[in-house]
Amino acid sequence: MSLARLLRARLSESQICELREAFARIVDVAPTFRPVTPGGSPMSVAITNAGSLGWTSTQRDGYHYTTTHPTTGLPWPPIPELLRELWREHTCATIEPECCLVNLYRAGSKLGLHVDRDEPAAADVPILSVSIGAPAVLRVGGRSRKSPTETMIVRSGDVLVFAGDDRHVYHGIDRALVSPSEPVRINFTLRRVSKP
Ligand code: MD6
Ligand code: FE
Repeated sequence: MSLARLLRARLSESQICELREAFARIVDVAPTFRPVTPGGSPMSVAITNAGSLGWTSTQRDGYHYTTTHPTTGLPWPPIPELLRELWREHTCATIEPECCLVNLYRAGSKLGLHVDRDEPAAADVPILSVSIGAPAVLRVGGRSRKSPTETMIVRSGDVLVFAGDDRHVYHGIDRALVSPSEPVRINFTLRRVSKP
């Protein structure tokens, strides 16, 4: 992963606070839930979404996008304006993001090595990832599952852009480094899903 794609400490403390408040507003309307993988096990990460489309998974339908929350049946809330601004600045100003996946990590949560490939109609549009709260161990590999991987610590206020060749690399979260003062990690991942 090229370091140019990792924008360290991109957010100020006040922007991090703004995102904590935005998270609280999102979960008010769209509570977090633990999707079930196609294999039948609940993910250890709790998720919710903002935007016109939300990513989810069920054993029956596998990984997919929906316009509504699985239990409330309500549309997902809007993507926070600060995240939209970061998208315009660091990805593409002319294409709107449709999905803001919100991942919530507590002690013991992890996300296995994967490629974001549930957006075939927008596979060339970059992905923007913004993290706040506890740091986490991010594992990044290459375009093949067998490519060697390396780890790096992603901290509160860091922004990652997966663009070009990096859009399709394997990545995952080995663990969140939670502590009594930072008991959770929140990650916002913005994506385009339908053809731009
Ligand atoms: C996370 N992020 O940081 C999980 N995917 O909690 C991702 O899975 C991810 O950070 C695509 C692009 C950037 C990411
Ligand atoms: Fe991902």
